[in-house]
Amino acid sequence: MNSDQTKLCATPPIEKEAIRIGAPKTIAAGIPGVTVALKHVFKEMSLKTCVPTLFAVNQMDGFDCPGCAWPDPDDHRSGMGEYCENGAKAIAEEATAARANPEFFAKHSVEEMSHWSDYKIGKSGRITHPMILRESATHYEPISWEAAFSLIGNKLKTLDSPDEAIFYTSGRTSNEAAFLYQLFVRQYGTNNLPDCSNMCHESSGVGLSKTVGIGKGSVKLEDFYQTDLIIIMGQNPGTNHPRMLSALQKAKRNGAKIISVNPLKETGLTKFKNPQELSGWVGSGTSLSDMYLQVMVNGDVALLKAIMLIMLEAEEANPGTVFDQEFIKNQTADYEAFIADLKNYNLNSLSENCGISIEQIRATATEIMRHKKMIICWAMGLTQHKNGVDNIQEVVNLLLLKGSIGKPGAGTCPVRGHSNVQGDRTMGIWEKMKPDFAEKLKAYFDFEPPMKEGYNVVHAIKAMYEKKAKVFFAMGGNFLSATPDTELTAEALQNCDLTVQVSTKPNRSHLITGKTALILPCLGRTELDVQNGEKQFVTVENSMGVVHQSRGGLKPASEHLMSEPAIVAHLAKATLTGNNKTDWDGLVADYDRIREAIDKTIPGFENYNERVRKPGGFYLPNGARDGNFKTATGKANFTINQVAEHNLSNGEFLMMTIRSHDQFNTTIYGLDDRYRGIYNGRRVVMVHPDDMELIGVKEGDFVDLSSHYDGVDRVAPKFYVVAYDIPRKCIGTYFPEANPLIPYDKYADKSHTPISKSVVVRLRKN
Ligand SMILES: Nc1nc2c(c(=O)[nH]1)N[C@H]1C(S)=C(S)[C@@H](COP(=O)(O)OP(=O)(O)OC[C@H]3O[C@@H](n4cnc5c(=O)[nH]c(N)nc54)[C@H](O)[C@@H]3O)O[C@H]1N2
Ligand SMILES: Nc1nc2c(c(=O)[nH]1)N[C@H]1C(S)=C(S)[C@@H](COP(=O)(O)OP(=O)(O)OC[C@H]3O[C@@H](n4cnc5c(=O)[nH]c(N)nc54)[C@H](O)[C@@H]3O)O[C@H]1N2
Ligand code: SF4
Ligand SMILES: [Mo]
Repeated sequence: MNSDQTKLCATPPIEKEAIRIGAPKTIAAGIPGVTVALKHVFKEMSLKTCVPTLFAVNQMDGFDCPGCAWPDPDDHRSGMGEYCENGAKAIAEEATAARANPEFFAKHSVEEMSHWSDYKIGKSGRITHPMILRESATHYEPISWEAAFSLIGNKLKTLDSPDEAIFYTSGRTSNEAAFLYQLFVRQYGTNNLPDCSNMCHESSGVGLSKTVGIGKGSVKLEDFYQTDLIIIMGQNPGTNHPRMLSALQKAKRNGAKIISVNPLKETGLTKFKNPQELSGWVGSGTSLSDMYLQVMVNGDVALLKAIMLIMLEAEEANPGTVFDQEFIKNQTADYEAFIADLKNYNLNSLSENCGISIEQIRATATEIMRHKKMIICWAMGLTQHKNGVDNIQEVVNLLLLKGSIGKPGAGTCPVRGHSNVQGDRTMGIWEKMKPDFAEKLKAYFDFEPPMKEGYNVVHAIKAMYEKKAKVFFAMGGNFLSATPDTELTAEALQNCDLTVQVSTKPNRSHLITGKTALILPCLGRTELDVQNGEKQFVTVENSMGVVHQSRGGLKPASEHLMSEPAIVAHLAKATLTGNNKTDWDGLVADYDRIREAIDKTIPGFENYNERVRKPGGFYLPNGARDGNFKTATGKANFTINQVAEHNLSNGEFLMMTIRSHDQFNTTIYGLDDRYRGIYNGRRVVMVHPDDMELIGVKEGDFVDLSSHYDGVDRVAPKFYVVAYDIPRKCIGTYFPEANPLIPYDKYADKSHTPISKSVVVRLRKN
């Protein structure tokens, strides 16, 4: 334990913030979006680097935007640059001129930095050297790469079991790095491979696999332009997937209708001005949503059931006119059981449960019945609840009733978060080991992969907390701040003998550490990756299953950086002894060799090196897209799902923790949530004005938030109250400020995704 551990601050500190509240914006993007993007870029980067860099984003011969996983158009790319405001911020954050070099770490102790805001920690710049925090030391100091690898290797070699080590992955890691990483971890002997996906779209993966046979979405970008109706549930694309708005705009122009389901009136879902069009600079913008349902937090299953109940009435009155009976008969299973269960529900109580009037539900059902082809999109608003998997399965039920999957212009669209989170999973980053994959790895690399299920994120926290795990290694990310139960997770990490972070920039996980801590600085997406004297490229998979190249062009932030694949290879060589047969140096000397191994071990990657060199890359096979459902029944399955019941008592609220417009997960770009009209601060809680009156607070008051689960009280003090248009009994806060309130052992059934969007809390005046 570090000497001044008791004084370390694991949670975002409470600072004096001069918060300002304005009216929420009614139009997304347009000129303000462009101005803000450029402001961020010019603040962080020189003119010489920023212009070519921005022109290379998402171009066929450029690099993949390090922001979200929204896909690029298959054919045409705009010469003005294929990026959005938040993509530009992500690039500026990585390509910043600021440096966290050894002098920086010598000047600031770990304790001092832990009292900085996440914003300030992130702004310290790119890490330039491998750094070590020795046992009981107060400051990080430089260490050579060689010494760092031998320290980690020696520690891993002396553990009682490989299962005492945990290897986390965030979603920015390339296919090549992810493949090598899981290969190393499995050769070492464990499946302890938790990843950010466990906290993100795991519920989608579980729900979709069971119902339609593939844990990924079924639609392509092109489907948006052919569809009749798009339903967007629990997603805030204006902030988190901004270029999705261009696709929605095009869909509208082609005649599609859009229905949004969200507790908040999110700006991006209402109106959009496309900055890539002249009319986006001078016109009044495109109205996006035709209907907006301000559902109560976690009211989605109730809402969907209510809609389907009305559809069922209409179908029974005129059979064959509402449901696609032919599709249901030939391609689905368990329809009768589903209908029998649906009939148990009553419209009044469903309406009450979701907070949407029967009139509005009827209007929505009518709109859905009018159209043939439908796409449903969703993100964290559906996945991060106790019934997260049920949410997804209920979405599938609606699509199946309409036969709206496996044909052009129709299907499932879980919109992924991190730019390569989907690819990392495809590469085998998972705490579970698929038997087919194990066979292939065994044949190609000549070793016996472990089959025992490893730890996911919540199990990893528990194992460290209970001192069953002793080494924590992170390929990117910010485990401490991204996970729930911040104080408990801090203790868990501090219980470890060694924590290692492969990172680009400092974050709180570098400050709350095991007894010894290492930072291994790596290249980012924007940077040139040269191995063996040759420029390399990496590959990624976007939200719609397109695998393509990413080629950075900038001079690396420091000559001491290593690429992620090279870090894994060195780590493997320092750890795996004796009869290890893998040519780690050879694999890293030419990334084509890594892709060759992927080609031979992962389905869908045949002729990888050749196909990924074609402009735009290639689509991975997707059964659900072709109407081929690879489930246990061989058909698409209807499922019976539960309506969420929270039974809040007086004074209790259901809290959703969401992203502001100025952050990428735990990386804080700035302090404004421009679209929601909240400026210059993040420690805020959005409350309905009537609820404010009921508990006796007014805008600008400070309240303490507390949660109470299984006899444990968790408190997050001093949040600024903002009067907001949000359903009664529901409140909104930002992540990671509110994470200390989320119990790590409360998660979605079957997917283990923490309940970050439905935490029962109380508010008390500070
Ligand atoms: N700029 C930027 N881009 C990002 C990220 C970022 O932090 N910043 N993060 C990336 C990552 S990893 C991810 S996973 C995605 C996240 O993308 P989103 O899922 O859009 O992110 P959240 O802010 O969590 O927003 C969830 C939305 O769901 C709504 N919501 C909350 N609870 C419910 C509910 O019970 N029902 C319904 N119907 N709606 C609900 C909220 O009001 C909010 O609009 O974005 C990715 N892109
Ligand atoms: N309460 C609450 N908690 C949540 C969520 C929520 O909605 N509410 N959302 C959850 C979701 S959806 C997700 S995905 C997780 C995110 O969890 P993580 O993926 O763990 O967190 P990030 O904030 O994305 O990680 C940021 C760090 O990654 C490092 N980094 C950036 N680029 C690179 C790179 O190219 N290589 C390497 N090696 N490192 C890099 C930087 O050091 C940066 O500080 O958080 C989850 N936590
Ligand atoms: S939509 Fe996502 S991937 Fe596209 S430019 Fe914006 S942040 Fe980057
Ligand atoms: Mo995510």
